[in-house]
Amino acid sequence: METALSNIEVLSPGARAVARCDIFGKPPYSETPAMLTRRFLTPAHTAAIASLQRWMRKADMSVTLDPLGNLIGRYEGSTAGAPALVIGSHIDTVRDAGRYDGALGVMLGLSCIEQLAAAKRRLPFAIELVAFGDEEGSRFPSAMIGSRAMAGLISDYASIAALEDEDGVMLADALERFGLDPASMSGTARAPESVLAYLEAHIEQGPQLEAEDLALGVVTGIAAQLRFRVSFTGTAGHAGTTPMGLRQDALACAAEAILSIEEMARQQAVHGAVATVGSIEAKPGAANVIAGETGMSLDIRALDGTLRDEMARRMMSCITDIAARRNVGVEFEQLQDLPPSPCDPALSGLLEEALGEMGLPPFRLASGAGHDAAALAAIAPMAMLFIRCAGGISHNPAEAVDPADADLAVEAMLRFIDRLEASTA
Ligand code: HGY
Ligand code: MN
Ligand code: MN
Repeated sequence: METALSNIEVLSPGARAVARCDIFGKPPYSETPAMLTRRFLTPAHTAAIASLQRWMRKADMSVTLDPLGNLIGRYEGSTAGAPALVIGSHIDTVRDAGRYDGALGVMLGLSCIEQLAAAKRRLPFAIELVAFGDEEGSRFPSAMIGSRAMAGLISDYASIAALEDEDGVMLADALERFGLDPASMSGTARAPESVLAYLEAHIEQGPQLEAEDLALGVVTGIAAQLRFRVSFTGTAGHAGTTPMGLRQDALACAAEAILSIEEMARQQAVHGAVATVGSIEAKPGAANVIAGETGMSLDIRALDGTLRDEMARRMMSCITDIAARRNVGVEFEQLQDLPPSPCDPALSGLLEEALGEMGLPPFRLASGAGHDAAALAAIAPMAMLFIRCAGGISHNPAEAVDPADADLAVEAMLRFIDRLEASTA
């Protein structure tokens, strides 16, 4: 695979980042050839780390793998040990993913540091490139484990270690197979004073930049998220002999709940609120058996934390009423609670100035998608740069990025670094 990479050195920095994402779209960087899936602590994650650390070392970075599998490349500043501008994003993916969600931010950061190394330029701060191993939560039922741990936001590592994937593999065992020691997970936390600022470049995963015919946008903040697992318990029964009025159908109950959730979110859409049931499973799952149990995900987001909480309260109350009326039990398990994360105004201002120098308008937009930046905001000022993606499509193999837009992103990031240097003088 490495030989296929050799010719990308001649590409422009942005095109090189896109090409690396394309190469990461197939085995060994994907778990299957049929579709791109690269989950946390899988062999595909190992392969991605192996190539990334080769590229990092070639760009004069020292490389470490932290206790939770985050890969960190450090480009030293003019004085060794200085606090770092951290540029990061995630290299895990959802199932049947696009090639650019997460990976593009890592590859754009790599291109920036390659440019600095080629010019033998050192800054008064270090630059660290971080490839977070778990942002999507696509293997274990918790997301952003790497960045939340780095930001010191995880206190109960025992429950993290005990998380199980769909095959019953515990996270602790997966870490050991990956060559890491579960007992040292808490060592992932960074001293806040070691991080000067955090910058994440990411595809927009929405339609606004394309609608404005803009390549880049400056993120104002990241939406608040709540994620639940909702379990319904009815009674399995014979599909042919159980009268409709005597059923405790856990799947029909979930179906009514899902449509109610959708309607309640539609009513709040004007405030930028959304709610999604993305996965559901019914047991025993047979055509001639009334479902006795169903489990489904519930993802609730809003730019305003209070609205998010009110939406969650109302949805849970409505779902409880539906279940009671159908004589079906219901349980809610909260899996994730991410508060709204505003971007740092001063850092975002530097990004806007960088765009201004390039003759680009400082288009601002909020992020409905979650990002590792939301976690790092707990220990450092953070800013995000959005890159246009075709049709706003994401979490879908049709995800696409124009290399020319990626070139503009590298230029904006390098100009941001110039302005950060000037601001620290
Ligand atoms: O769910 C999200 O917003 C992100 O893609 N993990
Ligand atoms: Mn994603
Ligand atoms: Mn992402």
